[in-house]
Order: sequence, then structure tokens, then C-alpha cells
Amino acid sequence: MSGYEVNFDGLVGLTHHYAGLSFGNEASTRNQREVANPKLAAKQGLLKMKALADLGFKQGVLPPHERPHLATLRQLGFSGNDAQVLAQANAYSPRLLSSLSSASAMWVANAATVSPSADSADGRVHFTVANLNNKFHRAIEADTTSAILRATFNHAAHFAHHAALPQVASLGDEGAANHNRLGADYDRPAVQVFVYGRDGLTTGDNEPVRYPARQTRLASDAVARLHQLSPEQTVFVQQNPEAIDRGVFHNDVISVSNRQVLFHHQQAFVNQNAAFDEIRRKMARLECDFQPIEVPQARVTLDDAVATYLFNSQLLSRADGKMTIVVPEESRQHAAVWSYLSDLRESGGPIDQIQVFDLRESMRNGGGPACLRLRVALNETELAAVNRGSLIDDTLFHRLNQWVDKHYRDRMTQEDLVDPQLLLEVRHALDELTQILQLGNIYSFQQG
Ligand code: SUG
Repeated sequence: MSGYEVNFDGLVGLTHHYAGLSFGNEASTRNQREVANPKLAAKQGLLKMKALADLGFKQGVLPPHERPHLATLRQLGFSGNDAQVLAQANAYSPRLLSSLSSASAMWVANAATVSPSADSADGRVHFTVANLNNKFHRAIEADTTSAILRATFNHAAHFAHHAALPQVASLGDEGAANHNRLGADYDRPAVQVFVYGRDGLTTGDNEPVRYPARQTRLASDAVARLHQLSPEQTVFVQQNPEAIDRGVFHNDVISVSNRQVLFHHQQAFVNQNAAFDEIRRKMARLECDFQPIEVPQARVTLDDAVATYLFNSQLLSRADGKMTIVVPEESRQHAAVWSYLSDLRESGGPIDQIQVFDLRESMRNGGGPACLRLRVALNETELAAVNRGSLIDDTLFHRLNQWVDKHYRDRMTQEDLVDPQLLLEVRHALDELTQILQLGNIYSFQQG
């Protein structure tokens, strides 16, 4: 094994709450208006980062966004001082204020699509910020995400940054959550698999009918072009529309890759066999065997997959060449899924360890272990060019924990968002965080 997969996790923001904003994401709808605990949410995320760093995996962190998002509220015509803007927006529509206060930027698997330098013609790591066009509360993430990624990967010789695709439905792009990479090593050429839910140009017959397909083929094609990927190293696969209609709103809820392995559900893709033949053929050109691990419907149903987030797992390569699977507590609590995982561990295959994390606060909005991380495959030189303050070690973990203790509330509902004091708390905390992470002034409130 050579090169590194560095997982950058999103730190949960101070306004984390349950707003029911994501139609098609069943947990989000089910838990609308429940009381959230931002402090606990942030600490659960930090514990995952720390535990994986302690196990020897490279781990980074990406900061939350400013919420409520005053700039968008002003763009919508609310005016006066900040407190007045909040009061007007709340009087107009508490749901609108809630939408512009979501901490959804924590799910950084949707921040961008990332292509490692080994695959791109110009030998740089490419990032395209996701436009997240399908949901208003997420579409407003793009500008800040762009500033954060540019500050974290701030070296033009190594890192190429692309703006989000135009904000139209036909170019809907949800980032790395719909992207897998299959190959021998992180710093050697591999095959990139782009998964889309609908075409974007034409209305096909084979589209979901109940829930939206967020990612379009048109967007995936554009990202592959921007990242200078060769057609011989890319595969475009449609996600099974039935799975989307059952609540699989991103591909990372039904499949996950690492190196040569694709861990996936039997009903994940359209024309699954043909897609796998293409992946196998393209990997063979790179002298790598494809190793799909298919979970049959008879053992884990689509509904079980959505309820437990079995596939929203992280597959991490250890120094001994074997893999650890990182799953949420909900997978352990489910008899059929846990029995499957236990058999997988004993099967003699590449995945022989299971790590379980309690991420309940994020899970209740439909975000599991894999949603919370952005994978960035880097070689040694590129790793050295990453902003030092963004990589988790003991010292940073303790500082971030203290920072959370100092600034976060342990209870958050929609009613709290109108409080101008909350906005001040958020800005004060984020200002301090940019210093801890040494990111410079990335927020618009720091520029004024
Ligand atoms: O976009 N939930 C997010 C969850 C994203 C999960 N990410 C991946 N699968 N990679 C979404 O649906 C819910 C917010 C609310 O309802 O309060 C939300 O945005």
C-alpha cells in the first residue's frame, strides 16, 4: 500500500437541529422538530476522528459554516441590524429561518468531489465544490465550502480548485457521496466510478417516482472533465431508482469503496453486472483485480440498509493490508445486519475488523460515518502541503473538545434560532476556531 487516504471530517456546527428539510431522506423527515444537542453531536464526531487517528489513520477536520446565514437572509430582502433581520425572517417563516440555519455542512461527503493526482492529467489533486442544488439549505453551502477547501489545500502546484457547477437542477451535484474510486493504491492510477440518479438532459423512464434523484449524469460528466480524467479510467453508473424511492438519497447509503473493494447492496445499481464488467475491465488495464462484496437482499433488505446505514460505513486499510469497517451503532443494534457483519468479519475476506461509533445526533438527520468525512487521497508531498492546523492529533483533539465545551449549547430547537445571542455565539466561536485551525479569515462575517 502506498499513498494515504486522509479522511477530513466535518465538525458539527453550533446550530445543529432537526428541521425536516431533506425530502427523500427519511431520518430527516421522521425526526423533524425533535430536540437536538449540538454539543453532544460535535463531541460524537470528534470522538470518531480521535479514535481513528489513534488507530494510525490520517485524519483531518473541516470547520462548520456560519449559521443562521445572514448574507442569504439579506439577499432575500430582510433588512436592518442582524437582530432585526432574524426577527423579520422568523415572523415571515420560521421554516425559512430554520433552513438558513441548518448545520448540514457537517456532512462533508457532500462538500466536493475529489480526484487524486495519480488520476488527473495535470498531476494535481482536483476538487469541485458540490452545488447541492436539490435542497435550498444545502445549496447555500458552496461559497463557504470553497473558501474552506482553498484554505485547507492551499498550494496551487498540488491542488486545483473548481467552483461549484451552475445552480440549476439539471446540473445537480452532491459531491463525493456519489463517487467511488477503485484501484490498488491511493497514489497510483485508479478507476473512478461516478454514480448518478438521473440524466439531467432528458427525462428517462427509469427514474425514481417518489423521491428526488439529486445527482445528474450531466453534472458527473462535467466533474470528470474538470478533473482531467481519462475515459479509460472513468465509469458512470446509474443508481437503482427503486433504492432512491426507498430512501437511498446518496450512493454512499448503498455502497462504499476502498482500494480494490466495492462493498455494496445487491440492488444498488441499474444493470449492475454490466457496470461491474466495465469496472473490472478498466481496472485490469491498471493491473488491479476488482473485488466486489455484494450483500444479498435475502440477508439485508433495502429498508434495513437505510435504517442501519450499513453501507454508510468507512472501509479503512490498515498497515497489515486488511481493512476495518467503521459502522454506526444502529448497525450493531439490528440483528440481521449485525449477523451479516459478524459473518463478513469471519469470512476470510479483506474486511476483518469492525469499529462501531455512536453518531446518533447526526444519524437522526440521515448522516452516518461516511457522510461525515471527505476522502482525500494524497501522496507524501501533497500531505506535507496540507494546512498543518487541519490535521488531528492529541493536542488538536483536546483543544477542539474544550472549544466545543466553551461555546456549544446542549439543546437546540427551531425556536432558538431567532435569538440574536446565538448568532453572536456562533461568530465568536468560529472566529476562535479559524485561529485554532490556522485557516485565516474564511467567513464573510470576518471580512466586513
Ligand atoms: O443532505 N441531511 C443531509 C444528510 C446528508 C448525508 N450525506 C451523505 N449521505 N453523504 C441531506 O439530506 C437534514 C437536515 C434537516 O432536516 O434538519 C439534512 O440536510
